[in-house]
Amino acid sequence: MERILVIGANGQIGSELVETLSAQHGAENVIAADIGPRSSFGVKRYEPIDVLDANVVSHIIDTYHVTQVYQLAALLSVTGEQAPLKAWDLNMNGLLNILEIARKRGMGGKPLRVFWPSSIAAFGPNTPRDNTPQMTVMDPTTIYGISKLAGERLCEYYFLKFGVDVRSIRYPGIISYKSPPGGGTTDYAIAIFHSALKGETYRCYLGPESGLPMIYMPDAIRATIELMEAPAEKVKVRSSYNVGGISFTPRELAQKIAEQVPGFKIAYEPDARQAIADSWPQSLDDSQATADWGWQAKIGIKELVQDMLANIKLPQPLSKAA
Ligand code: AKB
Repeated sequence: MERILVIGANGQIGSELVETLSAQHGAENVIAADIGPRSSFGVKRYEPIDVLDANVVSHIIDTYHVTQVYQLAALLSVTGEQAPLKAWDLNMNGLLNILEIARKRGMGGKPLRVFWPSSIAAFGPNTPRDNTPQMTVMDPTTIYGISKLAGERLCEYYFLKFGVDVRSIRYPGIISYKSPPGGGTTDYAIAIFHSALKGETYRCYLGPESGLPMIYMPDAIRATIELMEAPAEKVKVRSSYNVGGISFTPRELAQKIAEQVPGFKIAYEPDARQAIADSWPQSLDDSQATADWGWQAKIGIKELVQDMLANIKLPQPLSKAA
């Protein structure tokens, strides 16, 4: 029986991961944790913890007899640029704390499987942008991307040196409707749907031809759990796997939305986020993930657009008292 701790459970991926893991393993076997009060629904066990406090995290892992940890707490590309030292501290020391706990537990015969998210942000301007290979030039230019590249090296180091069973995915932009994303460059691909449903013109902070790899949340959750459930000998990459979903530009996405929402309009007003997007891949070669643990994306742009438009719940205006 697995006991699973999800750190960063109030975030975009964490909240949906907790839901799926609870359905699979039973809600009593999933411990959601985040720095603030609980915001995810359907959680049976919640612990308000700071991943930077290694003693507290270790205590929670011991108390619940945790066998798997998903360490998702991080600052993303845009918020990271606003607070680079904080981003470095959280993104690196959060991961290091978990890897160290896993190393020590392994020595005591209590192995801990670890999941940690990397990102397309680990690539940079000299990386081949189309069908970006698994192994290639990586020269990230944001503090977020630098922390992801360093984190990938740490994951591989802890696996090779100490045998820590750590697994990771380089996520593309993740599109979802349940919880809002938190400060990324790819967030336009969610905000655009909200504008379309409100009948507003979407003012896009990226130019029309800024292609980026994206993935719809159900595929992202499936990839994450499939990797964590794969037999250890099949997980040949211990830095992080390229995992692709779909790739599109703001112009292509707006066109697909306009097919469903007649009259929808987009205006382009690129800002500082454009330079970040320009340094990232446009599409990923994820054939290594397919070969090693059978990864296949299932959801294409048409289905994604229909599902987003059908499920986004806009905040209702406050009704006036009679
Ligand atoms: C971001 O835009 O910062 C994230 C990411 C691609 O890791 N969504």
